[in-house]
Amino acid sequence: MFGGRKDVQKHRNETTMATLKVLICHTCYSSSSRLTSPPDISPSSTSRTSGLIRPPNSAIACLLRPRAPEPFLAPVALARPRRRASVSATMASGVKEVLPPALTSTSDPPPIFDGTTRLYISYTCPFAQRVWITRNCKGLQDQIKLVPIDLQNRPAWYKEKVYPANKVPALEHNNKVLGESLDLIKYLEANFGGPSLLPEDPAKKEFAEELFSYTDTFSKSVVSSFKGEGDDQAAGAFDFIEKALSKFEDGPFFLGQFSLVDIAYAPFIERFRPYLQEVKGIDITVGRPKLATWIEEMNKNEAYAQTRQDPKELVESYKKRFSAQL
Ligand SMILES: N[C@@H](CCC(=O)N[C@@H](CS)C(=O)NCC(=O)O)C(=O)O
Repeated sequence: MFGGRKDVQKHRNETTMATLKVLICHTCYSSSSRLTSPPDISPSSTSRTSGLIRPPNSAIACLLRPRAPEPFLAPVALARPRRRASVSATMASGVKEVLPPALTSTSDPPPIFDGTTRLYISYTCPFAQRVWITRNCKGLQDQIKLVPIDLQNRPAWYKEKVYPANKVPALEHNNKVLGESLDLIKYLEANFGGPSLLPEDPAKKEFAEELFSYTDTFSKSVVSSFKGEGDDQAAGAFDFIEKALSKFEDGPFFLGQFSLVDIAYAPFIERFRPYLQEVKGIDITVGRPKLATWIEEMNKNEAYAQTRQDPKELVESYKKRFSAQL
């Protein structure tokens, strides 16, 4: 049962560094396939490899303008007024960004610290996906260049010159490189324009922090069931989510309206749901109507959809990873 702050504090305390290490391994995928559900509006010269849309010569295509002025730009509204985000606000552009190929050990580094803001991600990393979704939802495609890294064959310069922790996500901004996905989504919220993704209401703000704190415990609980350690913890984690989604009634999201909290959980639920369905025959939405609605609403968000992976690929990847442990 979801029991409020005390439970969250308890969960927070239980989350050890060792746990975090496990999560790093168990929630990331080696597959690079992407979900291509948003309308494919790339030019005919755009090539596709494994479902990933690649630019022919770093140009991008969009519905509204055939060619963007900068290689990595997606033509979304520039200086949007500060406002609360609704799902419609985050899916309004109708634009699909052409994603650059992941950089490998043989790729040259970008011109680091040249004033460009860069978001280093892996297309398969759920932590990086949080920041990518936030960038998209805030319409910052023009301002933050995506730099995907192939973690399996990563360039040495990434650790040496960009981010000594050698992890994704990392954000290069104002001559600094910052890491940690939850810090980064808050950083984007605090330092960039676009729709506001955190409420002003103090009660909602407080609940947001509780839910951010629970994210690692949530993932650990679900992943433990993948490793054959019993399904109870996972069921408890999803019950926690169901209860959390019931707290505010002014919308279907964790804080009522769409926020960074939804973004923090989405990449993980995106991965856990199809795997549990396929491998264990567990439908996490049965008996959890709020969660069912949340998933439905999240799936309407185009900014998020552009970051999603093919669920079949996700399942296959998790099967390889966890089958030996079941
Ligand atoms: N706590 C970090 C976790 C980031 C993380 O573990 N990323 C993984 C990929 S999903 C990574 O880069 N791992 C380094 C490696 O694979 O060597 C965050 O929230 O940003």
